[in-house]
Amino acid sequence: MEKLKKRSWAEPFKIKTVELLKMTTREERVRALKESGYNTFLLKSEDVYIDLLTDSGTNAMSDYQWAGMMLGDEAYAGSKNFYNLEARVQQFYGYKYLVPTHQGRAAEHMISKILIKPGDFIPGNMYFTTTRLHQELAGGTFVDVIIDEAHDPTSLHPFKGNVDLQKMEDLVKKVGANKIPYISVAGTVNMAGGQPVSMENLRQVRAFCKKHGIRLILDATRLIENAYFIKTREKEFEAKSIAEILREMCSYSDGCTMSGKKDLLVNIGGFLALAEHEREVFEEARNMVVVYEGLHTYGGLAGRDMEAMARGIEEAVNLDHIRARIGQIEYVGEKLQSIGIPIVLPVGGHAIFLDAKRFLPHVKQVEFPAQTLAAELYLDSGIRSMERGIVSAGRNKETGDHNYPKLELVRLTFPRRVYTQAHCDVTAEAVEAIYEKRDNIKGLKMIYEPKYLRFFQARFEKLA
Ligand code: PM9
Repeated sequence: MEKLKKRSWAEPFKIKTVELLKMTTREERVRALKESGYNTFLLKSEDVYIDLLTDSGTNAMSDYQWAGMMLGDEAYAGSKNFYNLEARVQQFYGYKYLVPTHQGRAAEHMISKILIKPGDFIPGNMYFTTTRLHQELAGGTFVDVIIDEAHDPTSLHPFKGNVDLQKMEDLVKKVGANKIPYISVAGTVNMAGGQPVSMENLRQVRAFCKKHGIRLILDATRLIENAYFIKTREKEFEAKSIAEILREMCSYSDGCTMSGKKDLLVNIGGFLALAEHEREVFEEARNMVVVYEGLHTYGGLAGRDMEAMARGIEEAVNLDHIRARIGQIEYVGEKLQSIGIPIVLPVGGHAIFLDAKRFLPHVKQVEFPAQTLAAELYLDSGIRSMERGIVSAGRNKETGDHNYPKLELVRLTFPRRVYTQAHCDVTAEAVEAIYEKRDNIKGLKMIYEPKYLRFFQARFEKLA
């Protein structure tokens, strides 16, 4: 008998409650897709089989977190769950000050309003949709300072999320450091394919910022997943714990915005956190949060939500969890690569990104190849994904023309602790089926475009 040599890993949890999935017929999906204007954001979730739209707020909570939900202290002021969350943020992220928010964009709103003056420039390691919009609404202009490799889906650079210091230097020369209130550095850069930033790069960016008096604000949304890449790809950190790496990353910043709906294994929640030396910014944010979110000890969250997030932090830094989390994405990535599907490489932390430009080379960018591919995937199998290309990139605020991103991607985003390996196999097979008939796929025409963050609500029609 042949010996099994490979030692597999498995999910570090077992399943206690299940949510039944609904299967649909092709006719039902054709109708649902037409009704949703070929936009997967407008589909009803009951019409979706495997939901890979996002990893945001779609996590499965543990029994430890659910038990915490029962310990919600729903007092209007001074909830004990706030203090639990504050203690965890201090312990694991190292920031002294915490302002809870209902989700990440509320923290982005506040930091943008507080730090940006009209005419300022805010560099970042690639744009994120909500982050950039809040910077623009505050009168600022986003400047992309990520390394060039990030815009190349075939580059195998291990840290495609890195900041290009030459681009920072050029920006300082051009506009002056006094016009740059802060640089926003994201962990596992979402729009680049979930690509990490290295600790070495963070240290260099910190030194550069110190020299020029520029703040460094982290987008910590998926920083724990970034820490795993540092552990596995940067020799100096191979023996360090995820928690130690996370603390060190944060130590190079002045604060962070956070969408807890990703790394922190909850369905809602976020925060703005600030380092000890940022007392004034904290005071301003703590005052501002009562205008937009709620009192500073709940910030738009129920006490139970804060408890679930506090407990989520503890679980998220566990190595077994994070290895399985990223291992699942790698599993799908290897499968797709083995059958020749063009994807962004190296595989990132939270999703597989299909390269729609290479998948559908005959569909012009103005005919929305990624939007088209996401629609086709739904049609084939009821799997929901998300466009991350020209639709997400929006319009140039000066010229009004589309922004034309180099990356035209479809994101298959894996919620944490939700889908099994069999769901992964079904997904890979569906992608393969579409790839086989790709030549017959036609693009889309946009027939409705909202003013802000158009990808959420835009509507399309099939081109004849
Ligand atoms: N990200 C995602 O699906 C949810 C909505 S799509 C706009 O990837 C980063 C890096 C994010 C992010 C949300 C936010 C905003 C900030 N930074 O959704 O407001 O990926 O909690 O966070 C989404 P909230």
